Amino acid sequence: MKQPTKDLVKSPAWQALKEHYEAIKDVHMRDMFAEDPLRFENFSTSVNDIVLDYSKNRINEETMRLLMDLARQAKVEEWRDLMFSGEPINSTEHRSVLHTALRNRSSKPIRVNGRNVMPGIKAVLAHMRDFSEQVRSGEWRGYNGARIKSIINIGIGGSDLGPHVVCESMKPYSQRGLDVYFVSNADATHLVETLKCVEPETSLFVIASKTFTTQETMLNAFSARKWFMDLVGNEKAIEKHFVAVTTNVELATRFGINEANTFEFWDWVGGRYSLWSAIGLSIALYLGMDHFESLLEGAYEMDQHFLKTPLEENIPVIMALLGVWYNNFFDAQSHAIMPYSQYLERLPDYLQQLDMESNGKTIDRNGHRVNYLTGPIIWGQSGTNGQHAFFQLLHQGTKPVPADFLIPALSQNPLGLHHRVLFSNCLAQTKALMLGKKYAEAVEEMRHQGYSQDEIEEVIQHKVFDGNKPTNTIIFERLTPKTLGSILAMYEHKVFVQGIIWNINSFDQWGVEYGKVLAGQIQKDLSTPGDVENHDSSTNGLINYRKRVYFDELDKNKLD
Ligand code: G6Q
Repeated sequence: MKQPTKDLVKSPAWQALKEHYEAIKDVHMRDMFAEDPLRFENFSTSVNDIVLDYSKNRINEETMRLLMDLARQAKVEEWRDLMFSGEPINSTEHRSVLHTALRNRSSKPIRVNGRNVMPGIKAVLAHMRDFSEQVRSGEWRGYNGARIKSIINIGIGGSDLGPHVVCESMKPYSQRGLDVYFVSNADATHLVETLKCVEPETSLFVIASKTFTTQETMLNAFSARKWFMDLVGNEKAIEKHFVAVTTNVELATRFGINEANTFEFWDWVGGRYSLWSAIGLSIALYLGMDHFESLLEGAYEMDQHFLKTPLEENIPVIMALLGVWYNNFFDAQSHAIMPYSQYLERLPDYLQQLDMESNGKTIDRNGHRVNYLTGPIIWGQSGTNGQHAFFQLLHQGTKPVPADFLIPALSQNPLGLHHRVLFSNCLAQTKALMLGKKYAEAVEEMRHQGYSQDEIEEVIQHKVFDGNKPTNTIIFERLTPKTLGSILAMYEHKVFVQGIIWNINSFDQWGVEYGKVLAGQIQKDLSTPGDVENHDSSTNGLINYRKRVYFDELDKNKLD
């Protein structure tokens, strides 16, 4: 399905928003709050225990109505239904986009090319349950009869970030005594430092790669295998300590992994959307399959909310439209993610890939270069740490940075005053960003503190805050596997809706593929003697410098 309008910026819904922007751009949120005592009630919505308060945004009812018109003009609901029903909406790779099928808890069949994919999904889930229970119960033993104590996930990008954020966030649900490590970087340091913490006889390596060809993952997998063989010296032992998660069973078998210990998934699962598939095996091992299924349940509930709730109350739709509002009408270049939860420390990293790899595109679905901004730069850090680092720029910098603040109402670690302090800081920041501080207020404050008129005049301009900085607050009862599943799915759908509005394919990643190919070529050039001349002068210069200075070492360590 092509977009109904050829030129998005000239479309009626876009033009109406542009006009509306001119009318609202100088209105301050503090006045909006003063005029409407029910602003929180009017601009907040919920699903289960997750509440989205979007009242601290530069919007009024008219803004939301016009944004909804934009969503309808882009046919968001129709595209959503196409995705859920297995249509090949990933047009450049001719693939369905069915991460939602992986968490389909209903008995509804979902078809790809006429074939119901649900039996295959259920079979893999059963396999994951069986295997993870064996490992966790101690029934699965290493080659010398020792119990598994360390899970090492070797993968990168989508085969790392999803399981990693979930394992970190769900620590309170883990079984202590079974540790999980994530190795992704081609830098040997990542693997070497991890291997210093584990013993071969109690380690289980999960080689997670959709393609089983990704350079970094294969490099780490082969180096881990060599480490294991050097210490154990028994080829047969490998099958007890290495399992694979991949769509490429043949290559996994060639690596030496028993087919029975290979967990399958499918090409209609995008890498960055794959934590719900067997790529979640490390999650199941670390947290147990029941918790993994709760995560799926939470995501399914968000899917149902996204599918069935009118756009006006639909959390991912609202978040997506607010993002478009700032990205395209206020020219905001970035969007910040501030989880006020130490467990969610890795959420910004995960969302960076989800959003930037999905919507960092310049060519639209019709093959034309866009003439509007697409995906924002996603960044952030957990609160309260960020407050002591980059929040200064949010409060008084020159760049608009809309932000999401996420916070649980109840802590997993209710220790003394900690959670109250955390919670009050979160609210204080969104309040300060919204309100700002007027000149007169700053003067009054300084007078109250006993400063003289001269002292006040000297610094007063620095103590004024414009405010009017937009934030969403996402509050949920407690960070459980189910809630986390819902939050991650919420962001997936937000990114989807934005991709539809910007008329881009959120499900390919040609930039990633390009980098993979070039790295392969340069690696070859590094391992042959003599200068190279086949690149640009910068790349030639750097390759030749590296070879002249260190060729012996490179040669010695080169891959077979
Ligand atoms: C995700 C991307 C990318 C991918 C990695 C790992 O959507 O495609 O991050 O997940 O490059 O790929 P493999 O799983 O094939 O090793």
